[in-house]
Amino acid sequence: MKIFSKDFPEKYKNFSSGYIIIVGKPNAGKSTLLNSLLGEKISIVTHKPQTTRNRILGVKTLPNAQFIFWDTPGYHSGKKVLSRVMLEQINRTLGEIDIVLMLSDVTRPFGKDEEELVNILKNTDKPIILGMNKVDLIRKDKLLLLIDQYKDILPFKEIIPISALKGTNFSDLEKTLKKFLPREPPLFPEDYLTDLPERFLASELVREKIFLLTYKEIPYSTAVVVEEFKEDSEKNLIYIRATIHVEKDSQRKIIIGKRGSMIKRIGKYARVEMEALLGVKIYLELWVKVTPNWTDKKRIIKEFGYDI
Ligand SMILES: Nc1nc2c(ncn2[C@@H]2O[C@H](COP(=O)(O)OP(=O)(O)OP(=O)(O)O)[C@@H](O)[C@H]2O)c(=O)[nH]1
Ligand SMILES: [Mg+2]
Repeated sequence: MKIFSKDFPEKYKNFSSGYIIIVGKPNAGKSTLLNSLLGEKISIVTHKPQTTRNRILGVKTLPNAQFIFWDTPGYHSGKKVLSRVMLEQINRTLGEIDIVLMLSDVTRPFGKDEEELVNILKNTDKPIILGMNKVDLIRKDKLLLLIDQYKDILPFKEIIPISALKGTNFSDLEKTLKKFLPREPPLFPEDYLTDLPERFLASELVREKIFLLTYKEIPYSTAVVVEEFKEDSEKNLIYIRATIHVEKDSQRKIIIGKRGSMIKRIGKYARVEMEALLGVKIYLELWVKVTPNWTDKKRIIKEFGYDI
């Protein structure tokens, strides 16, 4: 999309702009990086792998560059339809970008998932930059050895050690990204952050709290759908009704908890964050419903709002 290409304004003479996909194995810190770069939390983050399920757009504009990031689900080779849908999103996005930013995790070096991702990236002709993430957790001598191990697996344009959590080396990263972006005026308005609707952000915050508060297969069997999102401007509040879908009745009982204790905690934590994000009071109502095997049914996955 080159909306300004006809009359390239003088003030954008040195401006670079374009799309950057952030890819990497689950838990590498992709969503943390997106949020940190933007200075806003638009993508949910947990310590568990496979948190992100949809590609998430985030735009950062500097005085002479605009980075249009796609955060993506962690690359993994699951058998479920939901896993395949997540992979398709990565593949589709790879066709639409200018730069690949691959993120590795220095605390969990090269493994099978990463190997498969590398095989996919071998087919791209786009510049690939490697961000070696979580350097706050590793000694410098170990990091140098790791960089040595990574440097030949793909023709990386640059390898940049970073800490997504602490912001380490972000200026190097941004300088490098700018270098490989096309000379283009900004594609989005300067203060544009994301195209995500508020209802999606709300459902993701509920899902994040479920990831943080429940164990084993529960987070992976859960989807959250916002059924109603009503603004009451007189009372200055938003009423949100959401359904948490699980696959089995035993999971439903765990999500509800003893006398509703678990669902109350999920609701409370999610509501507090929604209020901070949207800047108004939120009235959040949560329901739990069993939708058997939804993670294996394409039609339902789509119905739940996943981008397929
Ligand atoms: N110490 C440290 N922790 C980090 C850093 N970046 C991310 N993390 C942690 O790593 C975990 C995973 O982070 P996410 O941002 O959810 O990772 P992701 O790559 O988006 O994961 P998926 O969406 O599951 O693919 C979280 O607990 C983060 O706090 C970092 O630079 N340093
Ligand atoms: Mg993520």
